[in-house]
Amino acid sequence: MILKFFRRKSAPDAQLEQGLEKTRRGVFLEITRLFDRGVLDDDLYEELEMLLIQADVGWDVSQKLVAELRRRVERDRLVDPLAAREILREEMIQLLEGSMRNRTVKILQRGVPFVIMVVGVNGVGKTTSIAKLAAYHQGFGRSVMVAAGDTFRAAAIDQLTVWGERLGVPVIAHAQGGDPGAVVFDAMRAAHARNADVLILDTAGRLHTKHNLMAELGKLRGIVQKSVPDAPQETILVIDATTGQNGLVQAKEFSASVAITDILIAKLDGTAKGGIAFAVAKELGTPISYVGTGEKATDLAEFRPETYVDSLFFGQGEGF
Ligand SMILES: Nc1nc2c(ncn2[C@@H]2O[C@H](COP(=O)(O)OP(=O)(O)OP(=O)(O)O)[C@@H](O)[C@H]2O)c(=O)[nH]1
Ligand SMILES: [Mg+2]
Repeated sequence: MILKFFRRKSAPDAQLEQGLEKTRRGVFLEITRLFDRGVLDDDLYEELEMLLIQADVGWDVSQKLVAELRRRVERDRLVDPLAAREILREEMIQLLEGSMRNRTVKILQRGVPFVIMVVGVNGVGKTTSIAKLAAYHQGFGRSVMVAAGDTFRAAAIDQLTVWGERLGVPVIAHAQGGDPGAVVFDAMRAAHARNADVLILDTAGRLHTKHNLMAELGKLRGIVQKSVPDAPQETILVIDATTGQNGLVQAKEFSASVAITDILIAKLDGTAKGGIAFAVAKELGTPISYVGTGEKATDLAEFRPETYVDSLFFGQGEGF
């Protein structure tokens, strides 16, 4: 059994492993078996490419990964499948790290709210992810506030209020149908008045094809910047892992309208399409900072390329 020999190098992250369980069982176990067959031939490369596409790594990116693997195997005249798998691991990590280099350095300053604006298509997991991000920052001892910038649906305001009560986080909200700009304006003022370290802004789900709604995000940004010029320090685009390549299309469209600084891939636990991270990293170059791995406030993992790749190959307690 190959797992005896192929060792895990990064420290395991239980959250991430839970989130990638379906992708690992669905596809990466098959990839492990491929290399376990013992020969590096055309069939292996072909099947590997198919499996990567199945995990939603994307046609283009899968092809590039396999071509690079093949090039290195042939260049170094490798015959050991384990060595080849090690190269695949390296290539996958490198691909993800490419986009991580575009991460902006974020500094939390005392007395200046660190503003996080969360955007994305309807139902991708924005509000739930906000609860997770609130809990994440609370974990560092930061005071957090959230604002219900989604005034479109009454349920959206209630949903955020419930999370706020659960987490002990103040929620700034207006009545349904109100102006999201006014909510953001009030939230900025409240964050200053209460000395909040972090303010997270929820926004209504919007289709990337609706230009007026996309322009509204720019306006909300402007309101934030009147109060803190270099805010929002983080503009997070949430994409739903279960939608696979469609998430990539959304990400491209959103990036064209608003300056996205970070990506959060939600619902990773609900899909075997965990390969979408590779497509996003390669095609967009925007750093993936977080992944959502369930419906609870604690179901959030920081994205680390090495841990991510190792969690695709190894389940809990494996690889040591
Ligand atoms: N399994 C799983 N479910 C999630 C995750 N994140 C969100 N959800 C679920 O996805 C559904 C939609 O989540 P919301 O947070 O309401 O999504 P939204 O983007 O705010 O939706 P709109 O405001 O309507 O645009 C809810 O049932 C969440 O519990 C996740 O990481 N894993
Ligand atoms: Mg919402």
